[in-house]
Amino acid sequence: MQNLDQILTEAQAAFAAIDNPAELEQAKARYLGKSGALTELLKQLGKMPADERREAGARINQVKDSIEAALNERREALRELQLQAQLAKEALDVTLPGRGKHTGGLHPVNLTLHRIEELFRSVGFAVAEGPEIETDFYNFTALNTPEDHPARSMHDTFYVEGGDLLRTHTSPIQVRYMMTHQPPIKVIAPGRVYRVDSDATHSPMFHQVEGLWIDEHVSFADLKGVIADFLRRFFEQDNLKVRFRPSFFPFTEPSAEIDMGCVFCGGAGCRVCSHTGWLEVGGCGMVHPNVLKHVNIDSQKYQGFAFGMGPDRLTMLRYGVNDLRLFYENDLRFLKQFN
Ligand code: 2NL
Repeated sequence: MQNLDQILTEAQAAFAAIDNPAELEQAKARYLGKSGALTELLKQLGKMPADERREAGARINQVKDSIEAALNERREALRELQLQAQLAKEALDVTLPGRGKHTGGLHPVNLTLHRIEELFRSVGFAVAEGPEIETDFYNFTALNTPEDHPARSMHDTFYVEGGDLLRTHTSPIQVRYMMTHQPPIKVIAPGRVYRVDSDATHSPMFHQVEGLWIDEHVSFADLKGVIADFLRRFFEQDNLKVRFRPSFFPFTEPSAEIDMGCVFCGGAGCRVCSHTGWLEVGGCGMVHPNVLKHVNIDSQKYQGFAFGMGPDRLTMLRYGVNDLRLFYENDLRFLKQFN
């Protein structure tokens, strides 16, 4: 009986020295198990005189309770230690800077195209598309372009095998539209176009938006109003100056160049406008009767205007970009600035 205290002290020390749960359960067996130290003592109780037995039994149970308490305390401590270790291992520093979330954005030229489409839709124009590989008929013949016109040469137009070509303007979209729709026709045709040309100010692929309004009484005055309204809304300048200079295109008669007041110097003259105070932004005119004939529209009953503009150039003017090539290099440092 006198080594009861010794067993308790030993058990407490043994538990305290253990630092993993499996070993702790093995140590428990040594003290409380079937052949453990306390169980041995309990077995001996029967051999004791009855008066001593009661007191000894109570003491053994006391020590047994204490050992169980020490065991539970150590179990709890080990569980806590394991939890802390796991937390330390899985620690996450939520104050570290993130990796950044990169979202894509529209190309500046596409931003312009969408803006142009919205502005024309708002005044009743439909938006049409068409193939980039075209036939000679839709790209040239239907547009009253003479057989010997320089634009038809291999020098200016990309031809593909079989005689078809990469459209040099988006007019063929409008030719197709006129052949499938009855007047009134009010449509714009945005898209990629191709010409054999490549330097600081010309890319072999660029964009164009053409427009067409055909009805019984559409006049040059309507043309001037639609174009001036569009430019003033596009550049957000209510008093933007717009002028029309006589010009020539095979598909319109009369024809004109569209100029607007220079957005950089306000008309005073600068390098961008070659000190003229004016910027050329497109061409236009009344649709030539020969074009209407090719698409079976009665030119005695109907007339209208057409125009063409360059969205790449409009984008440069709107955002102050001075080199067209920036649009086609796809350098993210450049492109990111538009989103
Ligand atoms: C320019 C000039 C222009 C047209 C395009 C056109 C289309 C049809 C009939 C008649 Cl279907 N004309 N388009 C007319 C005049 C000028 O573009 O400088 N574009 C950037």
